[in-house]
Amino acid sequence: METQVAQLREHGYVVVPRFVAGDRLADLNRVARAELGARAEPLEFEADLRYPGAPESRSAAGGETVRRLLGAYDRDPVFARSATTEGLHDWMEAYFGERTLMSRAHHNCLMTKHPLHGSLTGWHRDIRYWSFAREDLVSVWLALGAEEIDNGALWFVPGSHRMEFAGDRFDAAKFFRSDRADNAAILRSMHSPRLAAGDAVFFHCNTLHSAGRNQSDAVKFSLVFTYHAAANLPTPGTRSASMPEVAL
Ligand SMILES: O=C(O)CCC(=O)C(=O)O
Repeated sequence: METQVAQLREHGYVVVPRFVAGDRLADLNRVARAELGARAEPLEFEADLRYPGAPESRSAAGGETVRRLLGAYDRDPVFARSATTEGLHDWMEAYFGERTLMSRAHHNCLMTKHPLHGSLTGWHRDIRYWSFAREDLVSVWLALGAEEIDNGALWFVPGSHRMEFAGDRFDAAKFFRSDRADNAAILRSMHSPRLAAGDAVFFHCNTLHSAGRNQSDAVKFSLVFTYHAAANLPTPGTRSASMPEVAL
């Protein structure tokens, strides 16, 4: 665990192999498929974000393609348990050095990437989703099936969580502008770790990452939760402070 924590600090992400296995992984896959089949709200649709490859609107072909099943923690005890395991508790305390909370305000979702109508996600830092006293949050992305370049796996820029960028390196939606030569030079070191079913990638909220489209013939399922130190408070009045957090 210490080596993984050191890798996260150094590179901004680390793969934790076999984070979940056996019956627990089978249960997660069963619940994930049932949740997608039931299409219970709250849902986020590809058409809502309109990233490259997404349908133009909810009424266009594929317009009802789900991107995120939100509120994963409260959807099913199987999801809740996987967000708050003893292993995660110990890991996060080793990283943060204190009591850890899980934010319900972003991620906290089952992400699906569909072969048809699933979009690609441009380079960004997840801190754009939150407002906290310190930019120090860690997300855990659990692959319920294999994730590789061809089915839309994540790409990361090693060490980018520690880089400082002026605001104009990002566009209005806070995507890192790959049309700029200085940004393109940074992106040259990008890497896409292959994940087997049950592997997780832990990554810092300032790590630049992106993901491609799913060119396989199967939906990709990933469960994503985000953690922060209890003393690192969400800014009052923001979305980050709008939902009760979960103690690990
Ligand atoms: O699977 C993807 O398209 C990437 C998702 C992502 O990076 C995010 O939601 O922050």
